Amino acid sequence: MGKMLLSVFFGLVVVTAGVSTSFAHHAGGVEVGDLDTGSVVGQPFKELAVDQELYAIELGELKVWYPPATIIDFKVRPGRPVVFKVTNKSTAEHGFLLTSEESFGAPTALKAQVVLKPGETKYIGIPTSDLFYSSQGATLVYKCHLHPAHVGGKFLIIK
Ligand SMILES: [Cu+2]
Repeated sequence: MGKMLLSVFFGLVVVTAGVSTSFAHHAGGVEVGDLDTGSVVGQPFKELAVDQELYAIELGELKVWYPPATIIDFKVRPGRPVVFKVTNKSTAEHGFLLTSEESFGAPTALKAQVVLKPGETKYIGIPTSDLFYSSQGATLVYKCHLHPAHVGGKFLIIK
């Protein structure tokens, strides 16, 4: 329970089966939402540039989050929140889990999690402060938490 509360404090957002359940409504924190209604740190997604589009695709038996690497160089980028647009291009349900921790358990870990129906798109907004605080190694990972064999990728931050 203590772990749960800490996670909420750092902006945990869990979205399951398309139903948005936000546990944190404070000023900061990672947010998952739709283009028209979603926002991060008070800035609507539709007014923010998308940093990276990511797609769940199936290549025969292989399930992949594409692209396998996302790199953002903050030396040349303004400090606005990072926005990912995640789309399920396949015919089955897939998850998108972005986290700063390989263990997926640390209470201070940055975490965004969503389940996407076939054809569904969601927006993930990450305040840069959360990003820098949580990713001391400058690498985050994204994967599908529904399928262990579903190939994920890395999100590299150049500070
Ligand atoms: Cu999957």
